[in-house]
Amino acid sequence: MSYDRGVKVDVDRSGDGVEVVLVGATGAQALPALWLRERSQRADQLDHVSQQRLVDPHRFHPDLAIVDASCAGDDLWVRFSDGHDETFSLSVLERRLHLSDDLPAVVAWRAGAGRPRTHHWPELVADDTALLAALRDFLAYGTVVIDRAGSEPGTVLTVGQRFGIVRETNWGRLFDVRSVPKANDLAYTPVPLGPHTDNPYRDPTPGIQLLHCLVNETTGGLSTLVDAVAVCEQLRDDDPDGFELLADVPVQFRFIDDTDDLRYTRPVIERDHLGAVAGLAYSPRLDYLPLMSVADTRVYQRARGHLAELLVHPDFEVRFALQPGEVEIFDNARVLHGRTGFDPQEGMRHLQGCYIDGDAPRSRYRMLAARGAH
Ligand SMILES: O=C(O)CCC(=O)C(=O)O
Repeated sequence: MSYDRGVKVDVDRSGDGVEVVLVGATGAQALPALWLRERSQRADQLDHVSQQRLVDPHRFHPDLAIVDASCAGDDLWVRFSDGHDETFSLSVLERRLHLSDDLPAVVAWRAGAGRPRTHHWPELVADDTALLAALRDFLAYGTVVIDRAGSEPGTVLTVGQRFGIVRETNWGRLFDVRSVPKANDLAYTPVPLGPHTDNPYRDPTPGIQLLHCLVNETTGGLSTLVDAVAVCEQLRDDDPDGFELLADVPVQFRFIDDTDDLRYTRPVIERDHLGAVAGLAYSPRLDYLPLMSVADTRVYQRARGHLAELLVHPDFEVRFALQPGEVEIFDNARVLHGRTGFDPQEGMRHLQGCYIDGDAPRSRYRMLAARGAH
């Protein structure tokens, strides 16, 4: 019996029991009875409103077996050894085979791509189709710029709420990025800031950062962005052993001032469940070498030195002047940000920033895409 995407389902009675077998391009795979049983769609097993289970599959017997099965069209009928029987839809089951996140594919980029794609705030406010387009670019490239947002203080929160849910931290709901005396963070001075992850010492680390330019009267203070996915792919090619150490060995990031002592311990390179690079926890202002053998320390140092070079290399790092009325939005793990230094004597430079969690824009994208807002 064949169904969606050409996978074939056979009922195999040749062994001791009955097996339901998937036959795909890459070979045959028996569907374990437990796998199938917990995917029951029957109304006494699954609440159809919440899509949450009414039974506890962790308590099914480990030896649960299929005692009988048959296939017809899109239907797979199965009787299990615990007495449960059910007709499954093969096309519904097929969708459960892949752990798809239903998001746009990640597109790694280099400096040649230029400034992030730009979307217009008045359109995003009024129109879900425009928001969907901005979310699609954000999820593919890890960054977008929103222009025509005006220079009203606090706007960054309104933009943040359109994309997700604003996260309050010890910096407040929003923070002012401008040069002040006795700053407790280098961001609040005029010095250049190399590419970094914001708040890698926080658990969870902010998923997404927004920076809204209210005024920049200086010739410096250019914004910098770099795609950690592209950089880490290069690092893996150049130095596979170093890459593995950076991805495996945890380091501790720490922030301490008069009121807070925040710490988070994890590797510098973050991988997703498929082993692909998801991002970096990177801030040379804050981390310390983990204790390893002398040999591994050398390999680690060579790799983080090379990573540092790549992150500021003109092939990878894009630089641009964020204009008043523009908001840069970036995935705080995937796209590292920084700025060039500036001279406060030339005039004022004032940005406002906030954080939003990473999951809400992904959810918003899926909902809008499913609604066909495009
Ligand atoms: O001043 C800027 O453009 C960036 C500031 C910054 O890196 C930060 O607030 O995290």
